[in-house]
Amino acid sequence: MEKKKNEMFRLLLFFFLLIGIEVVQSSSHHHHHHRSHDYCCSKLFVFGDSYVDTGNSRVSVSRGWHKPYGMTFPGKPAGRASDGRVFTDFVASSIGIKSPVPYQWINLGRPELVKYGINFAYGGTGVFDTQSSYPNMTVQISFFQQLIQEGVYSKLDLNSSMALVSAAGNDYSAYLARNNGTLKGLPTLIELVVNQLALNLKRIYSLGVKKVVVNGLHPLGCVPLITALSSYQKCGENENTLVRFHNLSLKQAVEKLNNETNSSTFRILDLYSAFMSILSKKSNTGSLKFSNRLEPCCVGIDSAHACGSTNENGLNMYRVCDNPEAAFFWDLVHPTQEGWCAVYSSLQASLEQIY
Ligand SMILES: *[C@@H]1O[C@H](CO)[C@@H](O)[C@H](O)[C@H]1NC(C)=O
Ligand SMILES: *[C@@H]1O[C@H](CO)[C@@H](O)[C@H](O)[C@H]1NC(C)=O
Ligand SMILES: *[C@@H]1O[C@H](CO)[C@@H](O)[C@H](O)[C@H]1NC(C)=O
Ligand SMILES: *[C@@H]1O[C@H](CO)[C@@H](O)[C@H](O)[C@H]1NC(C)=O
Ligand SMILES: *[C@@H]1O[C@H](CO)[C@@H](O)[C@H](O)[C@H]1NC(C)=O
Ligand SMILES: CC(=O)N[C@H]1CO[C@H](CO)[C@@H](O)[C@@H]1O
Repeated sequence: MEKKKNEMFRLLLFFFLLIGIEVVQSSSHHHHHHRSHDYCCSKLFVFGDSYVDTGNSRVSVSRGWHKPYGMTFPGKPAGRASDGRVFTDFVASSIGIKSPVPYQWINLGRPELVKYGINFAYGGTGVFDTQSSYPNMTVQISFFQQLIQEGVYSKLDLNSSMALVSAAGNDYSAYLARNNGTLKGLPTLIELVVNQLALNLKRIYSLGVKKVVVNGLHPLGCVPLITALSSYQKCGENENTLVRFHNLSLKQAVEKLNNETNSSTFRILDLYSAFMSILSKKSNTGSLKFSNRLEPCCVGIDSAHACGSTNENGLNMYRVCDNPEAAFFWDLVHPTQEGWCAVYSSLQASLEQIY
């Protein structure tokens, strides 16, 4: 019991780790397989947390402002909770557009900045309020709605747009933090989170976006924060049970939305299966590529420090692996660029069905 409790305490640390990083305008246009899409998608609108944030969060005290974040791309800390590109960048690239500009950086005097859509996601946030002071998903969608009301995007623009929505678990870690790791109310919370998420998806659709894609929850029990308990040998079952409930509930909610709108507007991307196909020992696609599957590339020198932290003399209190390309996880909760690339590849077929 004590052990389980400790495990859940680690989970609550997610919140502190789903960080925001200083931004640098990046032209992350690296894949170049431009295709002409008559209908989908000329713009990408992104909502959620650090799994998709490309530079909105700007907390100066955040480790993410510091090296070694961004070391692979763009070569310095740049608003992403990774060594390089995150999921958003790969999705944008696959539809043949530039990664949409972070909301913090829009300038309505320069329409070319918002041509590919906008990224409204803030690291650390949830569908409900977390301990993060950044806008929750409801508020992120309100920012979007306001820009539509101001005429920044036309109905036609929205008609050929896609939304990408990520709720990667901050609501759960915030709950655990508030309740000292007590699991009791979690089943109820999962229902509430999924219901609110479904309302958010519907709202994005009602604003005119015709393709609304939501990430399923990835295996929370397999992130290094949790696997550290077993010296990076095995995934935590409690967390993955939570994920199963969330995903099941989300699947039902999304089916209902499609049913209600007589459409196939709403799609789930199965990040759980994508992560697992890479992390699973049996998979040769995964294990050959990554020598480190459950162990992060960048870690604090001890449990009081995390990737990116320094001491009062400015000395680095973390270690970075020699080859981030060989690691799936970058820090205790976020994949490396190479990790996201593998996740994207595994989801590419389901993404292309959407386009
Ligand atoms: C989101 O944040 C706003 C502003 O702080 C708050 O009024 C609202 O209740 C929050 N929404 C949810 C769903 O938690
Ligand atoms: C939006 O796209 C659909 C499908 O291509 C088309 O039938 C519809 O007329 C378009 N609506 C507008 C307002 O452009
Ligand atoms: C959590 O623990 C703190 C300190 O032990 C206590 O003050 C607080 O009431 C507890 N909160 C809950 C929700 O149990
Ligand atoms: C979808 O709608 C049909 C009726 O239009 C209903 O019979 C069915 O149960 C609905 N399915 C879901 C998942 O809501
Ligand atoms: C969906 O289709 C059914 C039957 O074709 C129709 O009665 C219903 O009004 C449609 N609902 C929406 C939201 O378009
Ligand atoms: C749609 C989705 O993401 N489903 C996943 C939810 O999580 C379970 C594991 O508990 C996976 O098996 C599903 O594929």
